[in-house]
Amino acid sequence: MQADEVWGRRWTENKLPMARTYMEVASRKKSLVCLAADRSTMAELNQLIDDVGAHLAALKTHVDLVDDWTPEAWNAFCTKAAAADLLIFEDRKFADIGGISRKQMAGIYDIRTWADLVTAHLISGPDIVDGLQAGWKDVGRSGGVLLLAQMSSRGNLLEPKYTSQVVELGRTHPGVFGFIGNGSRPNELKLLRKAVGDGKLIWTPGVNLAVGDGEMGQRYGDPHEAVLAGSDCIIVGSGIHKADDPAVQAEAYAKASWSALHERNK
Ligand code: S5P
Repeated sequence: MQADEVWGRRWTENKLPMARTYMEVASRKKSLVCLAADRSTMAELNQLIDDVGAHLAALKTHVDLVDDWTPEAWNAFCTKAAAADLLIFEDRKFADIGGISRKQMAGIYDIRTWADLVTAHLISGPDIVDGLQAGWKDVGRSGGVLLLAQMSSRGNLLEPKYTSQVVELGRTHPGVFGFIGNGSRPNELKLLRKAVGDGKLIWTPGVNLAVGDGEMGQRYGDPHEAVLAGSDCIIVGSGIHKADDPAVQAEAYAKASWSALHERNK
């Protein structure tokens, strides 16, 4: 099935090239799953691609938590991810002013050269999006910024008024790929989708086939419900990488997300 048929208005309303790229990858892989690859060695990260890469559309990394990081090993990992048809999403949660964020896309990790997507808080104002996009432009690449509109963790300070302001600024900004919403609360997610409209994507962490409370204040909701409520990608971490059989679990998340997307379109 072609991406435009599967994604409907999300496809026609979204003009950012990286958003279209994601929708194409997800359609090819029949999966709306982004694995939160929270692993601290290169060997474990590479193993995840081997074990579950076939069931994912994207890999979410935290490059600064890898103990044995080297530029060569990271390059090889990115090449492996591309061969498995995976987008790379560096969850850096940038928050500084535009000019500094642009420089932070370079530096030792040189995120601009390998990340397709990055996260940012809008706390410093909208110039952060221009700064990050300038970072990609500096190396002749383009990417997408996901703004944190909500968070899944207990006691977070992203209150409804703040969420509305992030959505208001982000929904018309051409460099914004979409928003991070909270996958653990479908009702709140529905409201977020209403405010965002069809022009931007919503990706949701806080999703697990076993709903309830996770470690250290994390909360979980059901993947199928999250997609029905308006999520375009479920970000799953421990639900896959801590499972006894990660491949079986990854496939279950892929199927739940893909069937929910079809159900949503009916
Ligand atoms: O609100 C948020 C935003 C993010 S990006 N809550 C989150 O948990 N995340 C990320 O999603 C977090 O950094 C982690 O990598 C992942 C969730 O992992 P899990 O093991 O709880 O599924």
